[in-house]
Amino acid sequence: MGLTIGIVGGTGAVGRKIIEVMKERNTPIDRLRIFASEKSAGKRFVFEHEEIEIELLTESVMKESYDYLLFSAGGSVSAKFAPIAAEAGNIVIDNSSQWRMTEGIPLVVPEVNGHVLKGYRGIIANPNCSTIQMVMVLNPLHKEYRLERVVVSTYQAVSGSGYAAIEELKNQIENEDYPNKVYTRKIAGNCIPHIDVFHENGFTKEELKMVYETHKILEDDRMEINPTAVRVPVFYSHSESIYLEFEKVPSIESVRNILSNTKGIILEDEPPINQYPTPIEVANRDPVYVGRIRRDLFNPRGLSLWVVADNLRKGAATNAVQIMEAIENFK
Ligand code: 2RA
Repeated sequence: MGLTIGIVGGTGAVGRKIIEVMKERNTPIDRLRIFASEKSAGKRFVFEHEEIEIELLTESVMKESYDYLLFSAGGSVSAKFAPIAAEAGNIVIDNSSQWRMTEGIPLVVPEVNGHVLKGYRGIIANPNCSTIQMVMVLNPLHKEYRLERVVVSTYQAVSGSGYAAIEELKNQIENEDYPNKVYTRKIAGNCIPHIDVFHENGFTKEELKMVYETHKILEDDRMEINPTAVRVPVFYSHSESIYLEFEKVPSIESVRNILSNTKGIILEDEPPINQYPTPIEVANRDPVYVGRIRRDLFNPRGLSLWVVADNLRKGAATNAVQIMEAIENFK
């Protein structure tokens, strides 16, 4: 028998991507329900040649029974409705940051810590996009060489801010007088070192997510992580330049071997033939791509690499669907 799945926030960039990914991966769906605010409720949506009416999100619909409810409607919606759905016995996979750091709520990248899902019911948090692609790479190397320090700079696509930001970049490319609405500065032709709000310590919330979510997923808060998150004029896929410093001296050859044998990672690292991943090539693909692996010039325990992943896929929708698949596999 197929699954009953509800998508809360099914009309947003991630909600739509979740539906697309489920279709591609042949998720056995018996009934798909889509919930949204008054603005979209009542509109129609075509899924597998059938029209589905988008339903209004209410407390009472969350109390009904689902195999999975996937939330991508922002923190305040998740704060209010996810506990109602979970108390009614449902499994909730939440894409917002609302529950990620709550004790007892698993924060999951299936390839890294999918084991925590065994026997679990309730709210499961999907990590932030920039964290997901980073921990995919950190995890297998940490296991082998123990990571002491990580210095990461992100180059994040505008789709991470939703449809309005995609439109803003498109419009600014065509018309240089188009005003900034989503960002504090013009994004076309620019780089903005500011994602989410600033914290008192000078880091942004996006940067702190990369620190604390990584500690939780890898179950190691000794790892020193120093992030800088930057928005760049790219539509899809986040890139990260990562410097890693280990306790043990890593051999570049074995790092390459470890990464190329890690599920979900693709190594594209042939500098002599200009082979390295870039956001345009990685967009609309599920794996995390790694290139430019090189030893630090001054510290044998340090190495640098370049990581690119589609932020709406592995960074959000695909990871959420993989969480659902991991739970199904435990049954
Ligand atoms: C961004 N990390 O790219 C966010 C989306 N979750 O802005």
